[in-house]
Amino acid sequence: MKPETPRPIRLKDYRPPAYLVDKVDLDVSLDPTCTRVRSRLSVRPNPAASGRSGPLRLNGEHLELAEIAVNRKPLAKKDYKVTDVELTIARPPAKPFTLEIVTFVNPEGNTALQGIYRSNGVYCSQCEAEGFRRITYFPDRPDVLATYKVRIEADPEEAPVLLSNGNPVERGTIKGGKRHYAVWHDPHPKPSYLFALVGGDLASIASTFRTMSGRKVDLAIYVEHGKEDRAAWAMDSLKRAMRWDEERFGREYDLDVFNIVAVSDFNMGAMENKGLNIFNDRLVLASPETATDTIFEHIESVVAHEYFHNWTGNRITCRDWFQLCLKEGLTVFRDQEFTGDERSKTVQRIIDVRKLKTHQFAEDAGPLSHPVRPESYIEINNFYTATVYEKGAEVVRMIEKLLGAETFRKGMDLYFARHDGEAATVEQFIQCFEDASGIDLTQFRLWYSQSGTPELVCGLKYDKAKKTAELEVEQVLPPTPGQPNKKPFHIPFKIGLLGANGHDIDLQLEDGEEVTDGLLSLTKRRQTFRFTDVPSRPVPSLLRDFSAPVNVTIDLDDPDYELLMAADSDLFNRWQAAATYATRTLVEIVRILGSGKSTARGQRYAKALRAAVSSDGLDPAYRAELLRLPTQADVARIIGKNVDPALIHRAHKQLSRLVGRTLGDVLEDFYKSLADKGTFSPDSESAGRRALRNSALTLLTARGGKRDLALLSKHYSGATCMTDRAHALYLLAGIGGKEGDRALQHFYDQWKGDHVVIDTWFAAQAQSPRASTLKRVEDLTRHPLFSLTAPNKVRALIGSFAAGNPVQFNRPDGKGYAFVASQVLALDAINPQIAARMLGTFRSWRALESGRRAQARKALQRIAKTKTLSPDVKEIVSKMLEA
Ligand code: 0A1
Ligand code: ZN
Repeated sequence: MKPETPRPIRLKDYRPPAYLVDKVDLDVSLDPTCTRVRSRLSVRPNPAASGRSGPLRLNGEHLELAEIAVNRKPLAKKDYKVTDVELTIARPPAKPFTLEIVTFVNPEGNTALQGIYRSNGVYCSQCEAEGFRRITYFPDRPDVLATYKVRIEADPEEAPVLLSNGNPVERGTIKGGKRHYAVWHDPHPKPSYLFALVGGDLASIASTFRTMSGRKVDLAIYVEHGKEDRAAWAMDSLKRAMRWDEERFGREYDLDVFNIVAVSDFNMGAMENKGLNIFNDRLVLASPETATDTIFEHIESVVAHEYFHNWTGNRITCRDWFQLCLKEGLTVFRDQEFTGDERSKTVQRIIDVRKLKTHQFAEDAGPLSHPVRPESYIEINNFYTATVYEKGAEVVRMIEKLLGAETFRKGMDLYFARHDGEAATVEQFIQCFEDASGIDLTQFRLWYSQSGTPELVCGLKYDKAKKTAELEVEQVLPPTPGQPNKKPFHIPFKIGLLGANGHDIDLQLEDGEEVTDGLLSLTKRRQTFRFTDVPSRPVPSLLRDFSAPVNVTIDLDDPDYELLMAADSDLFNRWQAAATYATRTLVEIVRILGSGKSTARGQRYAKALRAAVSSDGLDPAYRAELLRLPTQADVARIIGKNVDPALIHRAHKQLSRLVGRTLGDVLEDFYKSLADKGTFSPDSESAGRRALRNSALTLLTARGGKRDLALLSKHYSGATCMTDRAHALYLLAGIGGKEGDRALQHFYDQWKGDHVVIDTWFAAQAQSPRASTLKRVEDLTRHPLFSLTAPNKVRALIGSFAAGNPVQFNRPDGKGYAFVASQVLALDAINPQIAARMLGTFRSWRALESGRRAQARKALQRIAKTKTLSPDVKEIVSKMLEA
């Protein structure tokens, strides 16, 4: 923990580094508690830095300094100064010099999981964003690019496998076989955050890939012994991703080897270290018995994401951490495109938009709202957010929409050609698209600096006599922290107008201009588009394909939604209409229940859903999405203030039951006809069938009848894959009773020996809306398989409770908040990054009704008052409590 009060880092204070490092020679001797790191750096003053070079400042934290020498001459104590966070050499040579430093670190004691640590006995590293400074003293910033040569030494029994970035150079045995070593060389200059090493007793699977220019690349995935079979899907995904990047973006891999290592303790999902990706093992290991289709899909997209970083992130990296979206938004965009091409474009879009709204829209509506490119931070780890990642991807997608796919690709090619090997900025990225297209993106740049979700308030007027339709659009830009007033955005707004028969009407603007692909360009606060030759009152289909990350409001009637659900030619919007219709029905039910009355509302929506889901020609995966009702969190977000999660829960249950009843025969038919025949396959078609069957089951069991419960129990016990089993487990745990207990016990007995699968058992209990859940979750924190030092366990139990159980986390007595606050405080002493993430689950607290709001505030204030907070938690809690 850094003792002094941390000061914010600001984008406007960016200065080029005073010194550059061209070469890094590392020699790491692994030991559980006393790992020695010998570093030799080739340093030179940066010609691009202003004025004299002055002192050399190196970042370093949690290090024990043993030796330091400049040009082979040890430095005297007076020649340098060491604090908790840096080492300064006041007068380094004015010409290029070598700097040698020896430090010691303690992997075993490293519970923050940054720098070098041990996970399940395996030595591994995590350097993004600022972990390298926990390995050695270094200018630990992304604009210092160096080539690395790394020698790793270890006990051959403890760590027979020794890996680092780049290509393998040499290996051998020393000290009569007591130690062995491996040398790796990475010829591509990289920032320190992409450094990685691994040492451990691991099994592996291997394969090869032939690149488009004919080079052979050796691929390997390292996992725990005995889990080799479970790495096959990740390997398959990797090869498909490598091919896709060649075909779609012309990007070829650039080393002789590509290694992936799965470790069990990891703060995030995975990390794109050059040539040596390190993964959270839950995103590598999958077999039909152990992983759900969602996990298979997740593995495919994260393997692709990390691989795609090789070009967007590694070869072109970020100048500073404010540019994080430059690599993350762009790489998420690329992995979404990949999944869309591999699976279904429409279903992928639905899944991505759902995720964006759940996480990013909620973030943007609360105290943690920040621009895609933030202007200041205290702890950069707090900015690996849905806004930087998911909204960052939407911003790239909007550029593609505005330019068209072909010109967008030209802009990407230009970006790769112009900035390969550099640490770039968002401005430079945008410039490439302006240069490739001739389109002025000045106003568009606001998407990077203005936070908050724009709302497009729309109105449609039809003139029967003139046969014209007028679409009025107003950009309403809500104030966000630090940004009370905003300028209008440049927004690609894709629309259609449906005639009475449900067909698209040709879009013809008043001035004779034809609208290609339904794409309107919004640039002003208020704009009116007048369409001519409109034969009858049209129903607008707005924001097709979700062409911009905005909310749309328009006054439509129930029959309008029914038409859109039945006939919109844009399948994304057909789904969107169903989701909006369901949400507004739920909001209405909540309002009525809140006034103490009862209601049977929802019939119309249920009938429309029945028709929509029964339409011809739809994929099972798409039908499954139609049947997935908006979540309680979605409803809370739309209600926006004075939220009562208990009422929303009741309304949700009630509508689910109604839908289950109204669609009963259709759902039963899906359930019966779609059962898996033959052997399991993770492909998207088979997964789609399982998804539809499970969506149907959810609604059938919502009816709550005896037969339904029996069907659910049978679904659990007869499951032949984890997709079905886990789905039934979540439902059963939610219902409780004998059946629920029996399933949980069975699942526990079967999987208690598997640290990945057992997380489903923790999560299913944590998400149960039953009143006894908090007590159960508290007990589970003392379960022998639970540990606060394992981020996956924390996410499965505490994260699932706080983020996946709105009704119990938001108990009116405040005990849910108090529990999570205590866990945050306990975690903060172990792993501040994870503690700060858990604290983030309070992000919507201000939208709660007053009683719960007061309880949540109390919990947050207790955290804020604690003296020994990490900068991570301190930054989040102060933002949460800021007026
Ligand atoms: N760059 C990674 C995410 C990542 C960020 C920070 C980490 O530190 C613990 C780890 C991973 C990605 O986008 O996948
Ligand atoms: Zn990434």
